[in-house]
Amino acid sequence: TLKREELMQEVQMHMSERRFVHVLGVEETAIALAAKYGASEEKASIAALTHDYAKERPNEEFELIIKRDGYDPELLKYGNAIWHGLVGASMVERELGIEDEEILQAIRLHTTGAAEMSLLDKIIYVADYIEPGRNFPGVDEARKIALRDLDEAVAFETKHTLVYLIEQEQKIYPKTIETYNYWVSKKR
Ligand code: DGI
Ligand code: FE
Ligand code: FE
Ligand code: FE
Repeated sequence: TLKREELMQEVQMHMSERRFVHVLGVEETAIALAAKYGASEEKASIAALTHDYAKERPNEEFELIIKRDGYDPELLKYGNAIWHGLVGASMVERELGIEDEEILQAIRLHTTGAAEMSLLDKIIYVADYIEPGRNFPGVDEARKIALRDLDEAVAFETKHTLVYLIEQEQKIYPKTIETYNYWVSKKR
């Protein structure tokens, strides 16, 4: 398996400089959250470095894989936003040789979240949202919440992402709604 330096190089070669800076910000944030909440810092680093690995792949490649590998055909109605994590994890596995199922799942869920999420899933989902390069209304509040309660940070992010997507008249992937329904209520 690749060492961190090799992994970084491989990831860097597959994306713009701007996106790579985002990835490094997610890594720094994910390692800090892992230290704070008691997750593996190494897994947090690897998952963060690879979470957007497939983000700049052409739509045609995702469509081919979705058809070839037996993904739900409904996925074809969505786009890169939904594909790059869910389907991108399979590219990370095949091309970078990462076989750790906890890491692959964190990559798969990083955009939509899920009802049940592991500690690592939550860390990557939240780190992606609050890394130092992010700059949108509410990000500072999300950062504060993440320092005191990771579950609350997942809920905050989920709600704000959904509101944003609806304002933009974007199609909502059912998993995103599942995530919202689960995390919106304190009574889970
Ligand atoms: O890849 P990043 O930009 O770092 O962040 P991300 O993977 O969390 O999100 C990518 C985009 O996907 C972001 O603009 C929010 C959007 N998104 C999240 N859930 C849904 C969604 N887009 C659609 N259309 N539907 C969803 O359910
Ligand atoms: Fe992403
Ligand atoms: Fe995200
Ligand atoms: Fe990201």
